[in-house]
Amino acid sequence: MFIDQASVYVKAGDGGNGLVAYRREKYVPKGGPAGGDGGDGGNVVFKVDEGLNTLMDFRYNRHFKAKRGENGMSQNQHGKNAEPLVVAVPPGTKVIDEDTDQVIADLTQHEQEAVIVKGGRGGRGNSRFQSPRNPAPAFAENGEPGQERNIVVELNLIADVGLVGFPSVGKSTLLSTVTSAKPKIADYHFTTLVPNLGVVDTQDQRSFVMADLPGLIEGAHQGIGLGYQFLRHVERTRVIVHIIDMAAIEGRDPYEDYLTINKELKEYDQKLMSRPQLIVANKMDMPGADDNLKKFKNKLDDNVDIYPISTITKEGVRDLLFAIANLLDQIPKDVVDIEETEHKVVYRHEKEEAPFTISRDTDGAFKLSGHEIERLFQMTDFAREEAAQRFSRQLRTMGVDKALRDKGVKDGDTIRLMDYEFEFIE
Ligand SMILES: Nc1nc2c(ncn2[C@@H]2O[C@H](COP(=O)(O)OP(=O)(O)OP(=O)(O)O)[C@@H](O)[C@H]2O)c(=O)[nH]1
Ligand SMILES: [Mg+2]
Repeated sequence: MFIDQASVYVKAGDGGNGLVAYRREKYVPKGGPAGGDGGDGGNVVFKVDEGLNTLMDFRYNRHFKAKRGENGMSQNQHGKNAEPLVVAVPPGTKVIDEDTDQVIADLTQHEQEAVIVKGGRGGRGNSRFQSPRNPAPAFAENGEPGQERNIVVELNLIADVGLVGFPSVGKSTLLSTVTSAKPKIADYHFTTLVPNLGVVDTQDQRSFVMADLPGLIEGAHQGIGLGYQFLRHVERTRVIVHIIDMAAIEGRDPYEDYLTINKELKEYDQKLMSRPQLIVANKMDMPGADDNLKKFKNKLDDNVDIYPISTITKEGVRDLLFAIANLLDQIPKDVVDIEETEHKVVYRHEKEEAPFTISRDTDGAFKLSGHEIERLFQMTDFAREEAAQRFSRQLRTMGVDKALRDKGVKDGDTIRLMDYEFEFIE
């Protein structure tokens, strides 16, 4: 089963909670604070494994959650940070934020890593809040919640060579004769339903990856047939090998085939036109193929090399492989990727958000929202009076009280924040 797209939910680990504790020493009746900090929550990390070529692991598992950090301990001991959750992905994996459509990461190189969501920071223990004014604080911070997001994971196979052409022209047969891949071969259309990859080793010790793609037909770029959803796998191939049934077994004109497929590639993405292309005239063992090839050459005015072969008799195959390897030698390995992402994991700068916003609910309650204020709220342990007091001081410092007054809040009005409600008190 080949999977090249999946919607996935990822959640990084929450930070561990800070602890409220005090030193217990002999003869010291009231020791100072000794509650340790919580450990950081684990990140969710995607890491490239060259050995993979499908997003298979996402088929049944669409939730990835990293562990939370350990809570702080007594004697100022720091809770352990959680290990990152590392998910192996094939090279060519792109990660897109489902809500914003932003590309979070584009992973192409073996062992390349990207943090998809960051773990929360551990909450600080009560020791950290000690001050001359408050020598024995009776509160600690909760851990920061880990980031979570819905993402789309997309695979763009990374192959050096992509085989394109009409159905039944012999793409899979070629792959099966030059690599150890065992694609299904048959004389009906759309035998190949998903891309197959194989590694070609030429007789002079060169090697490249070849992708056999489902057949294209007219209108493929508009979604007709199967080809469209796989055309993006051509985007990253360095060389396009265009296979044509020169024996015209199905009665089509080989030259028309050539034009039609190129038109589909162009409609899909103009950039594909500048990708080096070789023409393979296949099925040359069949009667009529020689004549057709002559006619084809007469009509062709593009400056493209033609390689006549038969995948059945293997004639011409060896020379074809040399030609492909020679062409690949002239094209730098990363030329295709550089256009897109310069090989790097891209972390777009996250939008600067206001620390809080105020809106009115239908029942007249004032609603506070925003990343920063919600984070503060979640890191506050309201079971402790001092923590709650600290929270209201923080709101005042942020300007929340003033902003609420500007909006007309009065004593006793309801304020909402996440799932909680409280009363505004002058
Ligand atoms: N005579 C002859 N037949 C060939 C040659 N290459 C392939 N065929 C036959 O053509 C038919 C189609 O071959 P496939 O390799 O499945 O074609 P494909 O291009 O992969 O087709 P789709 O997967 O449907 O797009 C099969 O019956 C092959 O045996 C060749 O060089 N000569
Ligand atoms: Mg096939």
